[in-house]
Amino acid sequence: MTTLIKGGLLLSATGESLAEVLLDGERIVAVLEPGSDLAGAAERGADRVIDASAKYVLPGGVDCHTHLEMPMGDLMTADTFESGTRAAAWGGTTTVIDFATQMAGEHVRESLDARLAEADGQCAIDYAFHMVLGGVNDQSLGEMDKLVDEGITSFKLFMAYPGRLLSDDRQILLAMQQAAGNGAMIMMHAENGIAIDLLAEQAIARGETDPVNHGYVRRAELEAEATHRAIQLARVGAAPLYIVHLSSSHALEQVAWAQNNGANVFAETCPQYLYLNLEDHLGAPGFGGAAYVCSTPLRSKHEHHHADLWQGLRLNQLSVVSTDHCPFCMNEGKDLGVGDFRNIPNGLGGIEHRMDLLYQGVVAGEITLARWVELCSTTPARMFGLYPRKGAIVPGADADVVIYDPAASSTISAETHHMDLDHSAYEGFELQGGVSTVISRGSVVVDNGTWSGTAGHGGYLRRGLSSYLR
Ligand code: DUC
Ligand code: ZN
Ligand code: ZN
Repeated sequence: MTTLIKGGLLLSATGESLAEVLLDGERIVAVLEPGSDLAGAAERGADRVIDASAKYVLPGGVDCHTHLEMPMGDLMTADTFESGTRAAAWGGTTTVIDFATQMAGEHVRESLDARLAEADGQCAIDYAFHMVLGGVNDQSLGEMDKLVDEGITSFKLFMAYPGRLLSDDRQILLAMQQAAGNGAMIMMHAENGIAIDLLAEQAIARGETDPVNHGYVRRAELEAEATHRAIQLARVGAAPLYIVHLSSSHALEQVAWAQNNGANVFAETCPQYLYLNLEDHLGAPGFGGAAYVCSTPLRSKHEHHHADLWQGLRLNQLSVVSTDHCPFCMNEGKDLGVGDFRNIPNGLGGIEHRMDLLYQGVVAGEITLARWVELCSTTPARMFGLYPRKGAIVPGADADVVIYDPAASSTISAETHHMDLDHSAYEGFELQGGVSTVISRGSVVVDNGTWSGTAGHGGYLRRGLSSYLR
């Protein structure tokens, strides 16, 4: 089956053109300049023609940081592989990279195999995994090399959560040395968890139990300190480093400093750190702020975090926008932390709205159309070894295509979103622009408000090494 997408403005990470796109089955087979003989011939011969006039045509989004169907204590994140990938597709994301987690004492291989089995046959769009190493030891270090050969080419470590996931500096350096040898990317949750836990204990002892205290104790200085330490350890270990969910000006300054000094250091931020803040959201009256508890936390509106992060996106100090989609319902989820903010499960849901929320940055003049595509699709694909199969509209790539209508508008609401979540962190946000058609490996999954995707269409992706290795 061949499909011609014509009439739209084709966007890429480097610019825009009026070219047409020809799909054959699951692949893109040609990008045709307007008016060429070939374009006409393609239209006459195509089985299906999609008219994208007055719309943008762009590569499907790649969300490289999600937590679907993830256990946390006795809870599970609210979206399953099925509901989460469906919601992602509704918002123009056609690939997710989620996590498999090895807890201390567990075997990496067994943790990964269990995770692969959970996702198998469930996803509506293509998916891959990073591996969390919660227990760096001789065995897990040895497994790293094998996993890289099998397409798991990035490993997340934690400098937070002592006694659960935290790796100490020795373990971090060991993993980085291993990555230097096998080409893997080290992803870091950079917060000084030992200092944070002390501040949290002291806050509770003073009776400061509300959700907003989550933001007060997870201080930006402690994100910056851990970011700096991770950078220096990566330089010593000679491994590439990717800082996840960067939220503060303070940590951004460390990343910029490292990059200016030639270090192979990258960072992502997430929409919540560009649009939400500590006082209005985490500090919402009553227990309402619990909806906004995530780590790293939302930052104060009285500082310059939002403006600095937007600038970081323009300057490529921040090279990716992911969601860190980690949804917990208020009911039988976040409410575990009534009376003690430390027990509120950490995480925000946003997998559906990443492309739309970042597009508001285009509307506001913060970023260009090309940068929007680069941040949401092309760079995450390159960063994590999926390019050019994902992240670009080029011959040979998977036919993951989004047709986006800049004239559409909508208002985000839990009443209408497709995530399996009883609230929305972005309730009432007015959006300009919106997805009209989404194609996942040649199959139309969303078209003008109608869902035609299926669980199980999404396939598992083995990844190569990062394109950004030096
Ligand atoms: N880190 C994440 O990446 N997601 C959820 C919670 C956390 O600490
Ligand atoms: Zn994290
Ligand atoms: Zn996360």
